[in-house]
Amino acid sequence: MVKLLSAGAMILIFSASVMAVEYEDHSGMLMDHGDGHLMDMAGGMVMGQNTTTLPGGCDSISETKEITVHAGHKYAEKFPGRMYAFDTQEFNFKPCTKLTVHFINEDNIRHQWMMHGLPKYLYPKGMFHLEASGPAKISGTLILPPGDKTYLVHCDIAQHMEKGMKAQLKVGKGDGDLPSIPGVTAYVIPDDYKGSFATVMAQVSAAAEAASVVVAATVKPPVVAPVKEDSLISGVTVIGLALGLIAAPFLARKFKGMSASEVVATIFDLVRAGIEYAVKLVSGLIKLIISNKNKILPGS
Ligand SMILES: [Cu+2]
Repeated sequence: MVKLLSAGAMILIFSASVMAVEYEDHSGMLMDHGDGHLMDMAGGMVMGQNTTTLPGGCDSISETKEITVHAGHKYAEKFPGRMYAFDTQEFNFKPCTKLTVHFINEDNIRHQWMMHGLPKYLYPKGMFHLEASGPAKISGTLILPPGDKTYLVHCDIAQHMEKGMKAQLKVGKGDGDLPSIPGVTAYVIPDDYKGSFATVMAQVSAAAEAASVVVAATVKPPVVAPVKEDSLISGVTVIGLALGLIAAPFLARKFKGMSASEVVATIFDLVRAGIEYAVKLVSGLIKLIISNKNKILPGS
């Protein structure tokens, strides 16, 4: 009975720890690096923090506002085809508002609340930016500029905005709407659900066939082309060119984003690997010949 009870208690304790999502509160953990840039060791970041300096054109702070924004996968569920979202897609404030944003990331990945288009003399790169890795709460304050303007707010992690984590913040009346704000404005590239599975698969296989024809066409000519021995372009050159042509797309992908020295290093690495392979092949061949000789010798 005691065993049963203790087992029950253990299950309760473990299930509770699995069920409860712990939110790390970054207030008080952040280190001030100056220029409104705050960071901590747990992946929390605030950029463009400004609690005191009035933007040009503001005589005083018009209002002091505080908002809480949640971010996560579950907020995208109501937007078909989207993956991530904020719980609010549109914000509206008076010019010269002192705004504190409490940003709560509810996913086990990194999200940001990043505002663009702010005056660069006051906000580095024109940005105000809150960021948290994993479930966490992080807060920051800025003073909004004067005038009617619509600001982009998004998560800048690759593809998170395209997948729905996008909003707009209107100061005053704003100056129009931004595209592809989930539930607010039309998508620039609307999702296409017209094709059935069969038609889509037919298109895919047709595209694959076309691609294989292209590949065959690029490989064929050097093999078929008659080559004169005495011409400047020798057979070896043609084979080299053909190999280069075939390898070019692969190499281009490999070298993308590399510096010149990295490209040279990679080429040397490839050549070295090639020589190693050739040496192995030749030594294998020699071994084979020797072993054959050994077999023949005793008999002869
Ligand atoms: Cu994100």
